[in-house]
Amino acid sequence: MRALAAVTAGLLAAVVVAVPAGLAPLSPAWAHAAMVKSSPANGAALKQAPKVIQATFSEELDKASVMRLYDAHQKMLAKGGLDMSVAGHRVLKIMPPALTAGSYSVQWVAISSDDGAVEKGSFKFSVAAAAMVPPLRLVAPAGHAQVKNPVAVVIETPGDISQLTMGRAMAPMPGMSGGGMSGGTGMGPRVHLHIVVDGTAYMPAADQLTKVGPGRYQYLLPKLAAGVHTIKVFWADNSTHAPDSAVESTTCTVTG
Ligand SMILES: [Cu+2]
Repeated sequence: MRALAAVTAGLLAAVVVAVPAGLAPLSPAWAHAAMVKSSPANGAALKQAPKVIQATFSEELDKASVMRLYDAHQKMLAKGGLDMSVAGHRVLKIMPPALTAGSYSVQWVAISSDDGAVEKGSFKFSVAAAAMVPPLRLVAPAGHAQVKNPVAVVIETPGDISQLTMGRAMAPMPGMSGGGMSGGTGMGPRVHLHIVVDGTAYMPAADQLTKVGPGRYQYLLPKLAAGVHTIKVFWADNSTHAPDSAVESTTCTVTG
């Protein structure tokens, strides 16, 4: 996607005059603005939807330069332009809306400030479904805490816990293989809460969690042997039971 520069004879003459005599031929000073880098990078597969989209160019751009964000159906979602806050005026910026999982393309029209040469191009990126799961934090037990049975695991999430848990009938699953599980196909949530203690995964149903504060939920573990235990929490994929989010981890000591 290239556009020819509209270089007038007059401008070209001015540039030629500006080149000091005696130097070897240089690359033309009126070279088109080329995209140097972008954020997200071209082809990036993101876990989190980007808060800002930027493209940096090789030379100063005119204010008429534009950049547009499209979804996979070529629907324009947002439009942006020159980021005047960046010195040198080489950055085009879009503040996108909250993006759901999917593929996106960004098309830019860069107009050089010195000669009005127009250059066009595009880059694309995708947002993975994992970006759609809400944050999950392991609040308790605190790291290196000394705790007694029954050990209370407290998680914090702004998400709707009833949509983020398995059904009541789901039994604790030994190990992490997930073999033989029916998964959460059909109408169930796409991910579910995993609380993993020393490699044994618990998938509590919503009614097995006690609300203990705003967005905070407690789950009481079965009796643990005295000693050190590692507890992990994450959102697990309903079909694979593998983590579909960051894994929060803590180590505590059960004293009895
Ligand atoms: Cu699971």
